[in-house]
Amino acid sequence: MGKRDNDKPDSETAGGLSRRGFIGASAAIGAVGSAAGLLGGGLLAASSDVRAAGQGKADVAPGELDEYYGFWSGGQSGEVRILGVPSMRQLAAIPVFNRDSGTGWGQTNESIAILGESHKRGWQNGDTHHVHMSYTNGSYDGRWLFVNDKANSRVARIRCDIMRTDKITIVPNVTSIHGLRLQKVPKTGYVFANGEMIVPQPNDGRDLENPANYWTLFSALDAETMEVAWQVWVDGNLDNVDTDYAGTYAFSTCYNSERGVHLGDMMRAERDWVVFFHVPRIEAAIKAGKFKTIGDSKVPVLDGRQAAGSDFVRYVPVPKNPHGINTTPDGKYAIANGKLSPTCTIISLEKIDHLFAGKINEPRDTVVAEPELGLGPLHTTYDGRGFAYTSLFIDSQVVKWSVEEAIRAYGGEKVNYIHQKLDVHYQIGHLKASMAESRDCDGKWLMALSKFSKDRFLRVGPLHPENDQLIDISGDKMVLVHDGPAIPEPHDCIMVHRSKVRPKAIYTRDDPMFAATVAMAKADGVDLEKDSKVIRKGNKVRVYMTSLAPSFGITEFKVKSGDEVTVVITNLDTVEDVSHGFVMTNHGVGMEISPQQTASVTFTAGHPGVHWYYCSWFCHALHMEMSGRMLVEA
Ligand code: RUQ
Ligand code: CUA
Ligand code: CA
Repeated sequence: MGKRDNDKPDSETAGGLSRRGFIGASAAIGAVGSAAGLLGGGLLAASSDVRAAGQGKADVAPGELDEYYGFWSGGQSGEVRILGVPSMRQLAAIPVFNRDSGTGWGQTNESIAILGESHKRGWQNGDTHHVHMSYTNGSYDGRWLFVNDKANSRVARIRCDIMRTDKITIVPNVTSIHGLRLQKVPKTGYVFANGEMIVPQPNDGRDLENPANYWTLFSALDAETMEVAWQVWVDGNLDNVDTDYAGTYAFSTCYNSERGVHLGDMMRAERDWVVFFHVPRIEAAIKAGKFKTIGDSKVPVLDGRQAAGSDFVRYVPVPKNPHGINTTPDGKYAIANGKLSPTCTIISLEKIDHLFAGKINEPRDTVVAEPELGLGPLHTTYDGRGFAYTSLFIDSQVVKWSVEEAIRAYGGEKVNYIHQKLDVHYQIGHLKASMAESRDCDGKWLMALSKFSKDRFLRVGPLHPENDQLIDISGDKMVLVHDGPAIPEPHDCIMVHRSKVRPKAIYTRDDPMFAATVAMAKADGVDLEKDSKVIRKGNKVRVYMTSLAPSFGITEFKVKSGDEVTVVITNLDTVEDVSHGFVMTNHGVGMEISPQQTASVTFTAGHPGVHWYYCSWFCHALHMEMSGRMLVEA
């Protein structure tokens, strides 16, 4: 096995810093508050027998298909990615908030219509963290994926039949949508979205220097319309969120109960909290008209701050700057991950019922255990056999532990609830088991999404890939089987059994994605299935053409310099996988047209002269010849 830097053992060198030294260094940065000084333990590099045990387990032979679809958020790329699991082969990138050169996302008229206000504002970046699939009765149902944008406070929906984004909503009154989860039962009616940063309300220039008047809101979007149905004004801030399996609660971690605006302020309290939202009571309060609106937004906002004494929000204190929150697949517990505390907090959802019913008065009495797990617990996932797997950022480990044993230990019984700690490489953030976060949690694979890869791959310059590590959790012991480099930075992923996802092989002609373009053609008297024609209205020129391998329906059209040209292409091919592309050379214009799809792009005709367009998808033996000329007159 090749090692970097003259084949020194990998424990000795990682860019001039030993692995142990590196972990220590980042711990010194990360281990603030109560975690400081508790370093060490579990820093061994993967031993050779661990490597041997994992060898070949993730092999999927050429021509064989993966068992799971993996949906990865694309982080700073603003996209969502599809990987096959366990092979870790990357299958697709779904453009969402980003501009995509290949498909023309962000440039085609169809995508511009979906980007809407985001396009008008010229936003081309995104920061996707959490991608989740819609549910019916707690099981993944293959309808949609939803993903947040932390950068520009948005939520997007992706249609799973074509794996394309079809709705994007800018959430009002909040800054930075971070946590995002879905209602699981009876089906995904709501998409819950956490506003992370606190800002003045409304954020219109008032209270600039008065952080005491900065606030954030919890938002619920209607999954069908993608409109914001309601918001709840809260104390503190909001980080991650999850929901139960009864359709009653959503619950969010808060790391900034202090409502500080500087790092030091945000770490002052030993405990922050988990905020529990009682959804039916919120709906009732909205119905009863107990809401107000903020600024220009028409979204109904309820006051869920502690001082308001509402019956629909409760705050359960947990240590310290908690991060992830994850419901056990049996629906019994919500587990908050301590981050700056070496603990997770297990909250009984039955006791939350009692808290809301007034049978429990002290919110902390809903806590049934607070197991100590290691340094920097960020997220927890489950195998459906009673075990939890928690990522330890500072320790660079996954800890496997038993939820029921931790509860018994909290009750005073002498039981070691920790079953294994496995080194991961390095500084793990999210982790996710196959089918976890659904009722069908199957305990086969665990993905450990590490934030640093350091020495695990060939160096590619200062910006390293992340390292998504595949771990076999089907047996008693976790076994690391694969290192998967990832373009930064997939925060999170889900793994969905392939039986739950049924994408189309080709478009149907009535697809809503291009319905507006079809309607435009109809109004122009164009039959997209056979016509290729040029229609001029003043300086606006519409060029309708078909594509059928290996030719465009129009190979020559004439316009004037400065004309607004709209090229509409209908791909008549019905053969799976025969996509065409359209690139207008030297105009910054390119898009893809899948079989039976109609796509269009609008641009300004450039300088007088001959401008070739060509098919940019290798579609046929005569693909190179699939081209045409735009003749631009002065
Ligand atoms: S967060 S590393 Cu943006 Cu999901 Cu936890
Ligand atoms: Cu059509 Cu290449
Ligand atoms: Ca805090």
